[in-house]
Order: sequence, then structure tokens, then C-alpha cells
Amino acid sequence: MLRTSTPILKPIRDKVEAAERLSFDEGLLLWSPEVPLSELGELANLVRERKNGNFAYYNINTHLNPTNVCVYRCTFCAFRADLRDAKGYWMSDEQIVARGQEAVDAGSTEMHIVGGLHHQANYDQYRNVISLLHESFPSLHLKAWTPVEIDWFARLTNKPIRWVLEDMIEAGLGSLPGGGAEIFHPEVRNQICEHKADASRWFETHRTAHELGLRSNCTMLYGHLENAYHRIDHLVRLRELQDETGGLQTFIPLAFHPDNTGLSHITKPLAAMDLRTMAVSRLMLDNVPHVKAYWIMLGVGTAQVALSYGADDIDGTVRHELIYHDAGAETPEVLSVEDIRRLIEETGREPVERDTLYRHVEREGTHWHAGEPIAVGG
Ligand code: V47
Repeated sequence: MLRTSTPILKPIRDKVEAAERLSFDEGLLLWSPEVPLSELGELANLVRERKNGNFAYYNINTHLNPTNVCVYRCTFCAFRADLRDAKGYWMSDEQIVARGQEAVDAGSTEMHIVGGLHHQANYDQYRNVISLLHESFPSLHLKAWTPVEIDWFARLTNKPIRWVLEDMIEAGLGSLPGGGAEIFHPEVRNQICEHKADASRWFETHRTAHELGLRSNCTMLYGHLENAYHRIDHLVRLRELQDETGGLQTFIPLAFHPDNTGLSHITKPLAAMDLRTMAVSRLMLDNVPHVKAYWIMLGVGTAQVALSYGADDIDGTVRHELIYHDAGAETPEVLSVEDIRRLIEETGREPVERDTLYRHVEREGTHWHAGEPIAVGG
């Protein structure tokens, strides 16, 4: 029995204890300042422990952003560059292979690959990123391309999304990361990224990926122009996709970082907003197995606390992250496995290394193999 006591939370508390689904309006209520953060955290923690016990997952991973040059101008993005910008780049094959080698030498199980939509790159150049890495490092799981990129590749090739995904799978694609979701509701999306793939294209891409047997993640960018209604709308849309396909593995709430962006006048969300978003997400997404506290974005301290506010995963060692660091993130560039395990253990949770598909990793130094899939409770 929980100790929570705020009267307006009572019906919600009863439903959470009975493992019943919360409605849209109940989700909205969770954003009310009348709902104390600590009680919300307690409820989210109940769901978190029901699903994942005392485990806190991490992986050993490396990022690769093949280019920062981008035809789009999302107002929240500090990473993009124009075609003629001095900071614009496209990675050579040698640089890509060197990054793969560095990843494997560090014991990485996963390469996280996303980037810009270069004005002058053709589809084969993007495909080559995947095939080059897959052929050179077959054990490295390639979690690559958001629906924004897949949609762009469909335009470049004049083919359907399904064709692009099938072709990328043939090249070595292992799963889709959660990016490009931002806020689905057009009232916000049209203000922050009006040109790129809209919500229906995002969902079509993930639905098709799931039909083809891929797993994927999902995200929500919060703390900019959106309000509670837009956030709940976003979560409910994801919950509906998951009811349909069951292919979503992890939800990652992403706090907006304003530095060097077109929205630099906005104040970065603070820990209370981060923890409330984490908890509400865990409570609304009753059918998504994992919720991630991305330490790069939250900061290590808030990520630790988030493990008691609904999160069961902390992402990975993360080498070469650029998107958040370009936007003012002050977190380190990489954490060692010892650091990650210690920061989890300090919270009283048990660290578990997983691969991208949530299988236990058994490891001897940089040699590893994926064991049994991690069982998730109801
Ligand atoms: O889609 C861009 C966000 C996303 C900013 O799948 C920003 O495991 C805050 O999706 N402030 C890409 N956010 C990152 C992403 C991700 C990260 C970690 C793990 C996984 C996963 C996926 O980053 C973008 C956008 O929503 N973003 N700029 C910014 N200034």
C-alpha cells in the first residue's frame, strides 16, 4: 500500500495500484501543481518496479553523426549547419571506419547513428554509412536514422518508406532510434520544425519498421513551446501505436537545451520539470517496457534521481555526442562503465548491462555476447 495522500490523486492512485490505464484527462491532471512531485514519483516508481524490478539498465555505445549539414532549419537545433558553413562536414569512409574501430575497441555493442540531411548527398552515400560499418564490424548493432531521415531517403529515391527500410535492413540496419518525434501536435510542430516529416509520416515509419521486425525507440522533446495538453497528446499517440504493434522498446523524454538555437530565449527546464515529465511518461505509457533517463541530457545527478521517478534505463557510455553538447549540455563527453555502474549503485539500484534489444550482455573485457532477453513485468 502506498503512503500517498493528496485527495485529487486518489482515483488515479487506485487505478495505478490496480494496473489500469489512465485516461487523457487523468494524464492532464498529473501536470497540475496541486499534484505533489513526490507523490507522482511514488506512483511512477510503483509501475517502474512492477515492470523492471530493481534493475537499472545501461549499454556500451558510441554515437556517429555522418553529417551536420541539413536542409531543414528546426528552431530547437544547435547541431545543424548550412551547406557553406565552416563547421559543416560529411564524414569520409576512413573516418567512419575509424569511429567503428574505436567503438569496437571500447567494447561497444551499439552505434547510434543520426545526422543532418545534406543538400548534396545522395541515398547511396547514406546507405554506404550502414553497409560500411556492418561489413567492417558485424557484431556492432546499428541503431540508425529517425523517420525524418527515412522520409528524406524516400524522397531522394522516389520509393516508399517500406522500400527504404527493407533496403537499409539489407545493408545492416538493426533498429530505429527515437528521435525526430519532437512534439507531434501540429500547433507546436508547425512552429518548431514545419518542413520535416510530420506526425503521420513519423508513425508510418515506425509502424512499417515494426511490421518488418525491427524494434524502435520513441522520444518527446519538452520544455519549449508546448503545454501539458500537447505532451499528453504526444504520449497517447505513442501508446496507441504500441497497442497496435508492440514494437516500441523505450521512451526517452528529452529536455530542451536552448543554447545556440533559434529558441535561445527559453529557459532550460529544471529538475522538477524533468522528474515530473519522467513520472507522467511512465504512468501514461503503460505498454512501453522501458523509460530512459538520458544522462547526457538530464545531467548525471537528475538522471540518478530519475531512476526513482519512473526510469529504469540510463542509456550508455555515449562517446562523441554532439547534438546536446552543441546546445549547451554541460555533461561529460563520455562516462566509463565504472562511472555508470557506480552512479546506478549509489541509488540502490542494480546495474545490468543490456544490448540494444534488451538482452543481458555477458562480457569478458571487450568480448561479449548477448544472452537471454530481459523479462519485463506487467
Ligand atoms: O530528435 C535536438 C533532440 C533528438 C535539441 O533512441 C534536442 O536511444 C534538446 O532522439 N535540446 C535526437 N533536444 C536524440 C534522440 C535520442 C537520444 C538518446 C537516445 C535515443 C535512443 C535517441 O534530440 C532530436 C530532438 O528531439 N534535440 N536538439 C536541443 N537543442
